Amino acid sequence: MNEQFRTCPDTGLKFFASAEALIKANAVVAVVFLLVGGIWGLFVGLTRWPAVHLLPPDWFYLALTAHGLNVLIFWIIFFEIAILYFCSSVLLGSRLAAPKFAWAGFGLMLVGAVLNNYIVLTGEASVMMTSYAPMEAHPLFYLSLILFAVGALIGCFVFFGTLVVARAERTYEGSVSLVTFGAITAAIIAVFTIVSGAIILIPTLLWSLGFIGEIDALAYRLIWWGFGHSSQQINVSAHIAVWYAIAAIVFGAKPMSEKVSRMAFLMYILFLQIASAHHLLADPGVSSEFKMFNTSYAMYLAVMASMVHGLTVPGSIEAAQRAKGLNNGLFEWLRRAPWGNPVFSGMFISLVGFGFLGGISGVVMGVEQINILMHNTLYVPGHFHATVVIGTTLAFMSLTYWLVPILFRREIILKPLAAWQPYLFGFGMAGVALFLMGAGTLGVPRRHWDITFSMTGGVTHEFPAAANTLLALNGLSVLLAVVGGALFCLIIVGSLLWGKRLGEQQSPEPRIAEVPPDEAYRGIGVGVITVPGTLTLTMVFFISFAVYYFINWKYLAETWGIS
Ligand code: HEM
Ligand SMILES: [Cu+2]
Repeated sequence: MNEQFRTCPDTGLKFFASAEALIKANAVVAVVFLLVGGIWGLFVGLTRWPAVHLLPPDWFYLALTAHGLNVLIFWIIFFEIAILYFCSSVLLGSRLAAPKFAWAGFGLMLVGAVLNNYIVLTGEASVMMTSYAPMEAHPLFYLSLILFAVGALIGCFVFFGTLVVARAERTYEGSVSLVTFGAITAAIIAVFTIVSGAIILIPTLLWSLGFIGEIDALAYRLIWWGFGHSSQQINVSAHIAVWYAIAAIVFGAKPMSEKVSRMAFLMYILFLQIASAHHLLADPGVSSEFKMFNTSYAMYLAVMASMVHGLTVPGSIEAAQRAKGLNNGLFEWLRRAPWGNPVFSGMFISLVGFGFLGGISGVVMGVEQINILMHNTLYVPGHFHATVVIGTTLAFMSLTYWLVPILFRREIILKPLAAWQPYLFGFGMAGVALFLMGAGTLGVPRRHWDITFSMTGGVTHEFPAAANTLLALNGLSVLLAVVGGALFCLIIVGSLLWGKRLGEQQSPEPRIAEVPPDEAYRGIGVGVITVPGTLTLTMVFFISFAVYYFINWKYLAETWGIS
């Protein structure tokens, strides 16, 4: 009961010893896996650059498998566990429930992740992240993922337990903050996700051991995507919680409407899982009714939730900035935002990139009819690098810049470089996303070692010459993104090792912005509109969306002539 805690001199937050140690351990391990996965990403990108074509085929598929798992599973989920403990123990000022279990979960995750890297490196598990049966990997591959998932599940339960403890011990008043609410959303979806993962991976493990005769390929995909898609929704909920947190930290912004934002989080829980069907749009054996209902109708309810967050987060920032006096014109609030502070710039690039590149391409791809244009092409990784990399990864990076001084009491090193890092990574990745989508639009397949089809024994197909150019441009963007990613790992690990120690006195510069008083909000905006800048951006968004949507139907219409 009387666990040790320290009160952060800069933020007033309470750090209980066990929660603090677990947050640190999970976050540090996460960054290490990001580094490992990023290096594999470099190899993959250089291989897909026709003029470089770095790796031979066996190594390409090995690298692609290792890349996907290390970044999308290990980096993201370790970091999310850190976020869950932060949003429960630290934000609610409560001790962590069952720290021993939390460490056991961490141990399982670590063993799973290391074992997975080992077995992938042996070359006996180059089945890529989705590991579609009947492609078969070494049993240790499935076992390692199951261990990792069980560990993560324990982490979720410790999170829920901590909410219960905080409530029982009355460590906070009223209801939990929106950020914690977002984390709760993420954790609820995580439980569903991990259970789906177990339902599919356990029989697959038994099959690879020879105890089960076969795994139905369609059933595998159906259930696997219950896991694969939902896990992306954990990421989205978590990174949106991070956006809200950063808006509060950097600007003292408060949500425009708590109720609306909470409803939007709730809509994720209600509607996101059914969007899993967008991964089956080209599958035979799944009915059109099923596909269309889940993707072209129900999915939009989840998309709407994301658009609500995409509107209220910048809206709350705009309102707070205006309340502080930056009330001129449409965009003074944005122009005079702290663009040199990576906590803000990373978060804002994450928001815009996620919305414009990830969101628009996702909805377009999620329509059954136009999906066929880009199904299984490079468009797909183009889309999800905008969501999981610009969206989630960059948001987590931004938060890390804030967490290092607060949590580790170390100053960030190489500050001028840190100010550039989100731009290098964000714009590099925007290039990756756009050029991959471009190549995909020309029909270049994803997960393909060689678009000239050498070694296929007679397959001939010529892609438009522009495909080569797009892949070369992608290669250059990969280099830029890798420099940005490596810089992040260097700055963070370097700060932990060599950053100036801050001790327990208050830092000279404030690490959390003051909240403008309610009166300051009176009369802000232009005319009767309080956040005209955000509304303008929203209109630009909708117009881009509509135009791009139309263009794709036009492409589709041109595929088959009628006469
Ligand atoms: C410097 C960073 C990165 C670079 C250069 C990079 C590049 C690439 C490239 C070129 C592909 C291959 C597309 C194909 O041939 O199908 C790929 C696949 C992929 N990337 Fe990345 N990426 C990076 C970071 C990330 C991050 C941070 C994530 C997740 C958070 C991620 C998730 C994935 C996934 C899941 C795949 C698909 C693997 C598969 O098809 O099984 N990437 N990446
Ligand atoms: Cu999905």
